[in-house]
Amino acid sequence: MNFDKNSSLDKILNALFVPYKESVPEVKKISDAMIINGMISDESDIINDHIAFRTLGVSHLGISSFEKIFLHYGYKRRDPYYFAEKKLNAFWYEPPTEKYPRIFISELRVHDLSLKAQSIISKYVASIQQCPVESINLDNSDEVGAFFYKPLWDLPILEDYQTLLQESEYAAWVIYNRYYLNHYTISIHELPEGYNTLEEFNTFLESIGIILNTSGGKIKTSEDGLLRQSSSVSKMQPATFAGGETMKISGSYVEFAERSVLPQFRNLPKDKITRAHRRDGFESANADKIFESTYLEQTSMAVC
Ligand code: OOG
Ligand code: NI
Repeated sequence: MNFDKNSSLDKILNALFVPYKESVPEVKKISDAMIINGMISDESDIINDHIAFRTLGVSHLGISSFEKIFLHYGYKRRDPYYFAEKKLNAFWYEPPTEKYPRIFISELRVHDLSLKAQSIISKYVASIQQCPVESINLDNSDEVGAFFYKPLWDLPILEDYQTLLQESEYAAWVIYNRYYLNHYTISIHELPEGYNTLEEFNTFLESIGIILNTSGGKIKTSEDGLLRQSSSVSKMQPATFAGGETMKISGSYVEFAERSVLPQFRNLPKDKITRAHRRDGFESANADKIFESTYLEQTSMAVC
């Protein structure tokens, strides 16, 4: 990977983060409180474990379209995940170097939805007749950065949003939010002692008023016990629909991940431990619950 590609990737990640931070108030609230509590001296000290995106599994969109952006920047596609009940597929992507976050990309299995939901989705995406990623110059980081927030289809009308919401909360989220960054993830194991376990960090989060996703318990633990994850629930924020109607809908959220050192590296001195020595990848059962951070059953608990 040459230097230019790396600096372009930095710019792209920054272009994703700036609007995300603006629309998710928890991001600044958490980093400010981390600074006050001496965990970090600056927001840039936070190690971002991974970022996540959602997309629609239809022609010219979906994982096979969206992933092209990150494959271009040296990411490698890794394990697949399948969520039967939520009708989703996903992959995770390994970054070109340890400096960059992993990426989790999921897609809705649109063809498994009811004909009614499929016809609503196709009404919005029918005009997309070629892969939109192919029409951007992937070497131009400004163009790529702008792509994530560029409308690829018309804003939905409220009635369509509500119909989708009843059948698939994920579908409703994507039809409104498109490729907005779904979450970034604070690496808990990188924090100073006293905060570097999820139990301790969650206590801190709740002390500053962050509401955690309780689906499957506040801490979701992988089968091997080495990947533990928590997440905030997304705030319900007013959204304007195509007919001018407004309604509060869920946006993005923040995740927290604790990756333990793999058994074969347990006796390494602490200062020798890098990302390569810790549990990598994701866990289906954890992810299944984390998706619900934007689902009404969780988000309604955050309405004050
Ligand atoms: C992604 C949920 C899964 C993880 O780390 O397993 C996930 C989403 O809500 O789109 O982030
Ligand atoms: Ni995640």
